[in-house]
Amino acid sequence: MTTTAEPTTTPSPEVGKARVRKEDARLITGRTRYTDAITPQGTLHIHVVRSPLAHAKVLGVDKSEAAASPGVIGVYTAADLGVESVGLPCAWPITPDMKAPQRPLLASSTVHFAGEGVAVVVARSAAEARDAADLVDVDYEELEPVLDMEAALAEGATLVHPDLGTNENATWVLDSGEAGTGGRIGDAIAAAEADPDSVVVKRRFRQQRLIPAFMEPRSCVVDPSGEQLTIYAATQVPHILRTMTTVTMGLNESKVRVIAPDVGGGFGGKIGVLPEEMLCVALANKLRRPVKWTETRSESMLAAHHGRDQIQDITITAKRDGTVTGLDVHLLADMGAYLGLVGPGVPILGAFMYNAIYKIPALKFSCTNVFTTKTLTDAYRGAGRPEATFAIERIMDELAVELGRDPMDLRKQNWIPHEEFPFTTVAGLTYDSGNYEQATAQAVEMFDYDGLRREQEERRRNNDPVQLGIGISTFTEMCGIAPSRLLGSLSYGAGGWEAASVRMLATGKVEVTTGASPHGQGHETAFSQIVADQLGVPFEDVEILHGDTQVSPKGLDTYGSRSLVVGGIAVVKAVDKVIAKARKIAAHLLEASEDDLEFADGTFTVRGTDKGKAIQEIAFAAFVAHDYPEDMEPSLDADAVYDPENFSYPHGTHLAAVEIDTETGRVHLRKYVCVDDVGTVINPLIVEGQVHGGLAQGIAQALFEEANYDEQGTLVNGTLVDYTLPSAADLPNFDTAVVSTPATSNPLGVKGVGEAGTIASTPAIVNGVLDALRHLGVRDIEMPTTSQRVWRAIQEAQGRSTQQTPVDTHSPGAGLGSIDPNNPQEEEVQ
Ligand code: MCN
Repeated sequence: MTTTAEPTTTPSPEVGKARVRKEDARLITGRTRYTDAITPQGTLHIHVVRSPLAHAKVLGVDKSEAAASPGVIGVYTAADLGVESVGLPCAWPITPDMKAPQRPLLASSTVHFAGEGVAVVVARSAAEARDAADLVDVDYEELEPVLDMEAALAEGATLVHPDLGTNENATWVLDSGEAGTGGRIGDAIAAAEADPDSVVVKRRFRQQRLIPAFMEPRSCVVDPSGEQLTIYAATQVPHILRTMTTVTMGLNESKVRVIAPDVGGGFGGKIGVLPEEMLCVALANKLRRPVKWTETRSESMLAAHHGRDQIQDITITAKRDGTVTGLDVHLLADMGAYLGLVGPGVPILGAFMYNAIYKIPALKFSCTNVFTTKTLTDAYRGAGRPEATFAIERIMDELAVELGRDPMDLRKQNWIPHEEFPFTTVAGLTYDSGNYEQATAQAVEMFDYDGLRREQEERRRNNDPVQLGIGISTFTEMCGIAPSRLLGSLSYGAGGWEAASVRMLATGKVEVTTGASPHGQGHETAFSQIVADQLGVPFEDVEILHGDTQVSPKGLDTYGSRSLVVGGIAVVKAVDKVIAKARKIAAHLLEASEDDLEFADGTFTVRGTDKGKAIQEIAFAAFVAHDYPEDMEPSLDADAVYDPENFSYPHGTHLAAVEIDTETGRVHLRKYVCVDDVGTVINPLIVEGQVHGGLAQGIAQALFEEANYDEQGTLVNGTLVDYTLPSAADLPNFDTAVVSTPATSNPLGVKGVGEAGTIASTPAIVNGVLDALRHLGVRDIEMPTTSQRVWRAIQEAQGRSTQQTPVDTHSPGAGLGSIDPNNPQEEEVQ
């Protein structure tokens, strides 16, 4: 259920309408082609031979049997292709002295993670390439894997890249005392330690490694026919891929066209520039045939980048009356074996969010990125911000326990009151708008916070085997990854602007191009709604084109919940220019002064008369240019590039009621309520869908998912059978609602939504789990809080043996959402 609070302005006809997504019909009825369905005539297929070992010398590659296999065109190592010195780009050198190993297309002398490519087989069909890949015989000499971040930083540790002389990639620091945005954390801690009326609470949290697990595996087709090299790719970033391909492979950028057809999800996992894509480029150029690569699901889970994987040490200081006085954060972030496109910057995207919605006078954040012999990590939905939100929301609960306070009251005492917006935080960001009181009040009411607290008390009193926990997460985030200057100040290698063009066609229809490249977000629908309102044309008359560097040549693509707040505003700016031009043409046609014209509902009217011209008539006049202002160019269209001045700061209050069977450790998510503030809502249906999808991923981190490596560095749960991705049946109904404090930083008042649910939900669940068990002596449980771990934590807290384990209820289906006929709350569970 979603209820929308009264917006502060009257909604215009299209914006605010829960339109069903116009792209869905083609997506769900097979009227589109994903990359793997594109097979130009004469296409050859590749399969990559991957190392089964995490760390090993490559002594030799025997290709003979594979080369003689049916359908095989060739088997190649990096040396065969002449790409030994080619390295994939990292676009975010976070410090001037950052250590960046060369990330090869194929390993030549050493493999650095299980799944790294060593050779590539080219064959007439994908099946033949795959079969032959099994016949490539690679001779390895095993080296010691590097798996633990702290051990990797210790003196004498095995080095992942010996030439770098260290396993440390870089250390990055944000210090409010140094920056002048707040006090010095050392002073805050010293003062708290010396003051009997203050407390210092320290905790270590673990952000386990996650696998993005998008629906459509990664795929690309490189077609060398014609004058341009055409790359079809299941990517989130066609524009970035184009530039990076040309830089990496030494090509002329104008000779490369990238097309991202419909893309089946990404969640950050398709933000990279891939070795396999570059291999296809090299092979297409070499063989002068189209070359295709599509990964299997297992390859995807093993070799596509992973997310999270951090150790967080966090210290909070506060007065005994609850006033927070300082926050000190140190992270270790596992980069894996190489650097992804933005991998080193992911923790930095979180750095500014540890202070969250709170007024904290002193902040220090530092992060050390570490190389290990695991799959590399990079952006995964939220990228840095879920980790930050988890740590601050968990430690706010721990502080509440320390002070004997209700965790909600403690948050209220410390948050930024809405009257104080715009508010510059201790991290140096200026939050433009927000109303934490409003979102929280609505969430508390929907949740029945007081009623559930009473029930919790009762269950504790009765020693009920099923205990109830209430988890709170009052989050904010910075998204709309943009302001180019700000990104530059963080050493990011690209800008943050977005481009759009709006063309009125001869028939009055509208063609819009955007540089944002959706892969499930529904831009075609939401952007059409915006344009329809602004131009006063029917929604159906607007076509949104994207994902092809020839169609929308300028763009910086989709990630960081930026598409609406940056790309959508670029569209608005282009429409503004179209209307400005149309006004001049209308004035000419109506023989009136521009100043006397009013524009409403798609028609220019001479004020005080019934003389008018519809925008479609003006478009036709601009097309034929028969009766036209002399000093104007024919055609009614405009381009715009928009670079915002600030990030977007959505926020919300998420509440979870968690039941725990203390005898089995079974965690049952009984109720989940969230009230999000994403400013003006363009399409409530899309926003609700985004929140739902985000919640599923955030809750899955709390309860189910973890990429597990054994002591040899082998990923042991790299299939969907044992990597416990939840299904809809494993999650409860979500009670979602939105409130709206329009952003003041853009003309639509919009804030991003694409990552909100993921960022907010993980701490809500874990806080709930611990809230249910703390009175039994349980202090912390690492994520995912599976039934096994919960049961063990209870046993250990109670001083009991953990030798006899209960039935393993690790799998999602076993833990959540199962129907219990005796449970009176069942209707809410589903
Ligand atoms: N929207 C709206 N009103 C608002 C905010 C957004 O109607 N106030 C709409 C937008 O117009 C857009 C959608 O909601 O159609 C998401 O908008 P936005 O918040 O701008 O996020 P992006 O489009 O930039 O999407 C990126 C974001 C990220 S970072 C990840 S990761 C993610 C996500 O979106 N991956 C997704 N959502 C996903 N959804 C799907 N189906 N698949 C993914 O891989």
